[in-house]
Amino acid sequence: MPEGRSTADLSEPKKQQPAAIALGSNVGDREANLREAVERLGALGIVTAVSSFYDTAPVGYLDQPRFLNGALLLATSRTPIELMRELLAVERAMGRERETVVQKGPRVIDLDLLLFGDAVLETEELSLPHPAMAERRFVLEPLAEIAYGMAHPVLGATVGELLERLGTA
Ligand code: PH2
Ligand code: MG
Ligand code: MG
Repeated sequence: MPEGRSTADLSEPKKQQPAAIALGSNVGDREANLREAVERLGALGIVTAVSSFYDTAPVGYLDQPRFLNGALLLATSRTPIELMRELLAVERAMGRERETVVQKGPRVIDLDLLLFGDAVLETEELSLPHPAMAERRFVLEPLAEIAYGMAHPVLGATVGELLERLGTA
């Protein structure tokens, strides 16, 4: 082994993983909010792709304004938990207050970690892949635009296949 190196050399670059992140906003200037979020996420790695933004009807809790939704891919050397905490910090920095009145209600910005490479994780703090992603057109449509062939490590299907499974319903 070369002098001054060891198998645990901390100077070695950490392996980067591709993280798929969903963005949503339905309060204020929705497009400006998504753009600001993309900009801020650039500090957490390399943003390798950003989808178009889609105007979508609210799903789940219906009595709220329409959303603007998008997705991006981030190459990052953060761990999944670190990244998720950073996403929450960006949400807070942009004025998001955790919904006290209505869960799933209106929000300035929502950043959801969908996929992190092929990581599968089930903790109090974070589930990967995101448990609801396969049922949500507002998530799969923008994501398929930039990551059609990306694998869902549990369902054994690609993002594009999951979108096709949703059909026209
Ligand atoms: N997010 C929710 C609940 N419902 N509906 C749309 N169209 N887009 C969203 O991002 C969304 C939603 C909770 O996170
Ligand atoms: Mg969400
Ligand atoms: Mg969220």
